[in-house]
Amino acid sequence: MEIPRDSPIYIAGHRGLVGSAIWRKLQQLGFTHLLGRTRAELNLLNAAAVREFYDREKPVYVFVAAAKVGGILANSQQPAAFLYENLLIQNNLIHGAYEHGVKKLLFLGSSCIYPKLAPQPLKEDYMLSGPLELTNESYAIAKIAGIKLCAALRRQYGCDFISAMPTNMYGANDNYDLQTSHVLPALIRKFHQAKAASAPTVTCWGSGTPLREFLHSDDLAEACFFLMENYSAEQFINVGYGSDISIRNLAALIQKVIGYQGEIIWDHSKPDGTPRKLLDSSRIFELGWRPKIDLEKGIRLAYDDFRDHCG
Ligand code: GFB
Repeated sequence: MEIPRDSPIYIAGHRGLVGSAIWRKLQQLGFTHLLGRTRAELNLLNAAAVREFYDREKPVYVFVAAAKVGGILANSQQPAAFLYENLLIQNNLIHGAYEHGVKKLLFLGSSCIYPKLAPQPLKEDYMLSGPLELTNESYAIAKIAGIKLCAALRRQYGCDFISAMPTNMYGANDNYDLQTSHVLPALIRKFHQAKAASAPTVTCWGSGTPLREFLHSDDLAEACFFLMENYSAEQFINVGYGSDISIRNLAALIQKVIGYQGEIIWDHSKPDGTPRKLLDSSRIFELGWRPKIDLEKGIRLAYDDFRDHCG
């Protein structure tokens, strides 16, 4: 189904890593009626405010890319905020979309919805087959609730609401705060600063042995648009890169791209998190979407963005 280019489309979270990539993608494709609201303009924790926004703007398509997000430390230190705020934000957006007759909605989850020790690569039907990783249990429970709400609204009322499960993301407009960010932007900042200061060492967290899969946000944005036009089912769908890398090798790659000559020290007092998180993305690959940005090129793009905004 081709989406008319003048359709009102709301991108919740349009200033964030994923939302801003979806916004850029839709602009490139010639969409003329994009709706975005900053946190100051619309408080997504407030159901009445979200309802009023839907009433006034009448979006026909909605991308739910708004969430309270963070890396392993932020997730483990603020479990209440990650659970409560994400449940409120997604309930307001998803149930509000149902109440206002939104034609199609895409909800973005996370690969942390899978059990900590699930077989790899992670197939969609492994969700709820075992205990979650404790460092991000709250975030995962909220995301599972969002997936289930979309599925339930489809089953009970016929809403065309779908969910996509992206793997670990990076790209333009990432969070580079060392306390709350994910590993890839954190290491860009650490190596950049160490190079500038000619520091002899950089400290990375954990053991370096966990394996993670990384997808550039521009690739995810293409996948989201592809799914909005081509996918309609209760079953959520994985969106990954297709291969993973150890944190140790990721650090070496970022070190190379940035050109830092010093030594890496591993801080074992920091958590490793789940040992491996590689999605089985064969369902979306078979439908015809593929990522285009390899990890080294993606790190170079992200580093350019970092230097433009924070460097
Ligand atoms: O990206 P990250 O914070 O989150 O950490 P998760 C991935 C791995 O990188 C962990 C290690 O093993 C970290 O210990 N690491 C090494 C670092 N150095 C650093 C550093 O300087 N900063 C950070 N942040 N990590 C998140 C979840 O899990 O993934 C979220 O907490 C979400 O809920 C997200 O699902 C995609 O991959 O472990």
